[in-house]
Amino acid sequence: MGIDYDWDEVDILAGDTRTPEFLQMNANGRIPLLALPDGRFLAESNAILCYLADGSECFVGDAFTKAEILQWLFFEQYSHEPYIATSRFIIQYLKRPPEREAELLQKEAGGYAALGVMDRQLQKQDYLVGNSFTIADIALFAYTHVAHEGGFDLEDYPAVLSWIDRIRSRPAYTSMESS
Ligand SMILES: N[C@@H](CCC(=O)N[C@@H](CS)C(=O)NCC(=O)O)C(=O)O
Repeated sequence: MGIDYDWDEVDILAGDTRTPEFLQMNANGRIPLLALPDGRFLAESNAILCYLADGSECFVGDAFTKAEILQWLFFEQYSHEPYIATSRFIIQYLKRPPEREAELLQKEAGGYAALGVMDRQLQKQDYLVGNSFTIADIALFAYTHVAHEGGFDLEDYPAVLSWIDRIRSRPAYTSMESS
């Protein structure tokens, strides 16, 4: 969006999001959290995307198109993030403790189901909604492009792999990969 911002690191493993000070900013004790210059705060990654992209070409269209974008944001939260992002958290951040192996196994089917849904949509079009790049792509790119860090192999999802390359080659792309 070309908006200037400062980035504050927050150590969730040290409990930084559960301090009284942080809970004042987000009662749900989680990041990401957007702090606005006027003192307001906004939590939930996809709400933040809607706010920052409002009126831009990444979140524009008639009521149906905007609802289609929201459809993918809700899909990300309910059908993708609970499997792929959480597996990555257990593996990358918690260093795969043996007592969570069963949980990782349980998350496998759900994660691959979500990748299948995305692949079928991306076989039909270059981006998730209406063939142009929107915040639906940003929301789902986030954990999909690092899905391998959560133990998910993208080899059987060629349309997802091409979409990842397409997004990486966009002029405004900035890498956030941890490895
Ligand atoms: N639905 C939220 C999920 C946020 C979330 O789970 N954040 C994790 C890190 S990725 C967190 O802050 N955990 C710290 C904690 O629960 O104390 C979103 O998409 O923003």
